[in-house]
Amino acid sequence: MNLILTKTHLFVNFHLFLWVCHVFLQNLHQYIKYKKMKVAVVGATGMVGNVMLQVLAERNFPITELLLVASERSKGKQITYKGKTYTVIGLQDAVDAKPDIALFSAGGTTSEAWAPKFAEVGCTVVDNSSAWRMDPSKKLVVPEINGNVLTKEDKIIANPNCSTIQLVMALAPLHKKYKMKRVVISTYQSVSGTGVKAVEQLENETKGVKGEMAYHYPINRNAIPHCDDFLDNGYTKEEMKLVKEPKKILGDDSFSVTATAVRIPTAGGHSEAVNVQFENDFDLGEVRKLLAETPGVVVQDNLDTNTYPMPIYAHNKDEVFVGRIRRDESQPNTLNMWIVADNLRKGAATNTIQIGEYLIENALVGTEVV
Ligand code: NAP
Ligand code: 2RA
Repeated sequence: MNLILTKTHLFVNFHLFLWVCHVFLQNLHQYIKYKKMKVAVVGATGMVGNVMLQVLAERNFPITELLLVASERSKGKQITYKGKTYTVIGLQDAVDAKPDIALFSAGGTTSEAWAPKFAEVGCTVVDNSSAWRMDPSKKLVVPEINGNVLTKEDKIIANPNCSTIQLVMALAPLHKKYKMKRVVISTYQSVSGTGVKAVEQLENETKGVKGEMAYHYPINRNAIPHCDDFLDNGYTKEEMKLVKEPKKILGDDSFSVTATAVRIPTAGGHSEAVNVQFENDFDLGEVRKLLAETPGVVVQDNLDTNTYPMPIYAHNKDEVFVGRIRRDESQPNTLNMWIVADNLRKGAATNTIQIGEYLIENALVGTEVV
């Protein structure tokens, strides 16, 4: 009897020990003490910058000194972070302060001009713009998928486009299992993806107030098939981001992609209708299971209860929601699904900060003292 009890105790204690180790490793970045982790948020006054500060605080990112950076227009503005007030500074002052990490969300032109200057003083830049994404010398990272490509030498790291991140989060586990052949994407993108000016345009139009226009047309009660600029091939830049970025993140250009990106009058959260043809056949139950087991992905798919993802319910969440999972009956090995995520969180701020956490957890940045 005693022997059985001892064996049971040993078994329980061993599993308890494993669980404590697991929790400790998951939160390692919170326990490690850093001599310094000077963090600059570039574009702190913008839509993404604002959410970035919210997410940094929520996740208790290990900041020992915070620099809030924006354009000359915002210099001197006051922003509160974790109850402390900070004065917004300019880019040169931030470079002179030599931060360890700079989280950029200030547009492509600012990134092109300034990310290298931050990198030159030893700072690691994680950039939200499209400036570096397709540069072969820069990594394009969704930590859950390809965080392992990062090294200490990567001084400018690109965060993928918002509509790409939610797409690849759902595609990656399916590609691994069934091998994608062709992907057809139609997006339904919120105005927050364009920035502050577009959110104001929608607000003004709903109130019937005249104001500055972010789009060529009214967005309220409309759907505009035009996200970002048009290119010579007739596609928009947003559509071509969806074509090119998944291949770089998944490290595989053997599949083909085509996309149509549409702006709709939702305040936050991008939605995507995605049709994927695989090399190999799949079982729908197994597809749901694979997605449900993917960290960061939540399956919402129950027709009996009208359960499917919607942008208002994805708001302020970090997960990518997948539903309407069904077979495309028009051709073999083909799946339809509906993918929704908060474009300002997993599509931008959260993914950027997860990259920062990955760098810290793997000692790829800063000076670590445990
Ligand atoms: P936003 O609301 O217009 O904010 C832009 C930010 O950049 C502001 O803080 C602005 O500062 C700053 N900025 C502009 N010009 C600058 C300059 N010359 N020097 C320094 N700072 C400057 O735009 P957003 O939506 O946050 O987007 C920011 C970036 O993130 C863009 O590259 C965008 O493509 C990317 N992104 C956005 C989303 C999204 O869903 N919105 C998702 C992924 C990536 P001031 O306030 O001083 O002008
Ligand atoms: C959008 N691609 O237009 C932008 C956000 N990065 O939604």
